[in-house]
Amino acid sequence: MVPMLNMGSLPLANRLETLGSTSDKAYPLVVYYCHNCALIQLADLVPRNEMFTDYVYLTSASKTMTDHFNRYAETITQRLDLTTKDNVLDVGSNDGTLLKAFQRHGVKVLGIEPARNVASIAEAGGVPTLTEYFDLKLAKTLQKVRLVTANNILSHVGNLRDFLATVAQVLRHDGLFVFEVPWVADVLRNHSFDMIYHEHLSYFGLRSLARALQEAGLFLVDLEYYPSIHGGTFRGFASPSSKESSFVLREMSAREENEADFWALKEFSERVPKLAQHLRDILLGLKKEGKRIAGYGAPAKATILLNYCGIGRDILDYASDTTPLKQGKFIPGVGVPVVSPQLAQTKPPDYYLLLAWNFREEILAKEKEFIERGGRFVVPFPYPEVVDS
Ligand code: JHZ
Repeated sequence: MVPMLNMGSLPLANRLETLGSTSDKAYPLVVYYCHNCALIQLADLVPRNEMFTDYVYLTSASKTMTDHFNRYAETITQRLDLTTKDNVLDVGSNDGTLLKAFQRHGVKVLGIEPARNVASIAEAGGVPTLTEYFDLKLAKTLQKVRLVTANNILSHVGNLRDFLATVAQVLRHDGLFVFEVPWVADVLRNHSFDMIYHEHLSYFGLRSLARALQEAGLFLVDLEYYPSIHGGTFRGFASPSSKESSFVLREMSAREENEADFWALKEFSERVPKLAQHLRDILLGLKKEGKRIAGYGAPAKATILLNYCGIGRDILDYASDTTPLKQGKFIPGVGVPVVSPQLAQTKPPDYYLLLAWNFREEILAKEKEFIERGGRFVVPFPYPEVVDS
């Protein structure tokens, strides 16, 4: 493994601070490339309980994701012809958004979610949820299922081999493992270095992923691509019995050639510091003109973007976010306060830095009035720019 991009020591992305509980805790963030398996990854691991016991991200916080998971449940139910006799196991089930959608199709569900606070939201919403990590010990207590889902989970897993072996263990022979992960080719192409944080230990391309699955006896057989989900996501379908790969999978694998390799990562790593400086310069220029700037959204990514670029309270008045769990807290390292959109509306800025850039379409449509009144957005990726549409 060779170190490719050293982002310094940065705070944990989702560890929002409360008044009086600020800490300077920061952890090294260095991206490595493995010449053996082509996996882009972190090597400095933060203990998982520090990151996942209490969580602030809720899947249901955006319409885009709720709609996405509603459609997900519908298409998979049809594809596998799931009935009331079938069980779906969702690993990292968060607030139960996906499982609720499966329940509406009459399918039996079980969520596995280590974050206590988030699991209890799912339970309160009628989604049976085990507050556990998914491992071989837990698998022994579970019955085999037709479908295991895990969305935005594989990147977070410290021991990928164990995790995938556990999936294989609970899956029936005719079952399917369906998962979503951000596609590293998109991260590199869009320069979205804020997707790199301690929670994300692996950055998958198709080659590295297929290899990891195969070691567990699972075969990547099909793929769907969602360019507007988390900046570019693929949904993989892995089977314990079939080895036949679909046309789309073969096409996408060919397309990925050169886009997720050592050289692509090298070019990205060289560009990142320059783009960070450019974004900071744009914002400082606006401040010099006397403009008021605030952040739009307080995603995990924002902690990385703001800390890495050196964008603090001298530049951003606040960040507005729809998630009640985040409001009243502060983005770690930079101390930018997170407020509700209602509060933001009482003191709108001249410019919003679009921290939740992956929802550009949804947000710009929602903020039509702000734009019509002369408000503008600074979009950080793929190149920092000021936009009004
Ligand atoms: P969003 C999440 O990262 C968490 P984050 C996780 N670690 C992961 O792996 C990645 O996804 C892939 C808010 N918002 O989805 C809601 C508004 O305020 O980009 C969210 O707090 N107004 C599992 O945290 C945040 O922005 C809006 O209109 O980077 C977006 O977070 C909308 C649309 C969103 O994920």
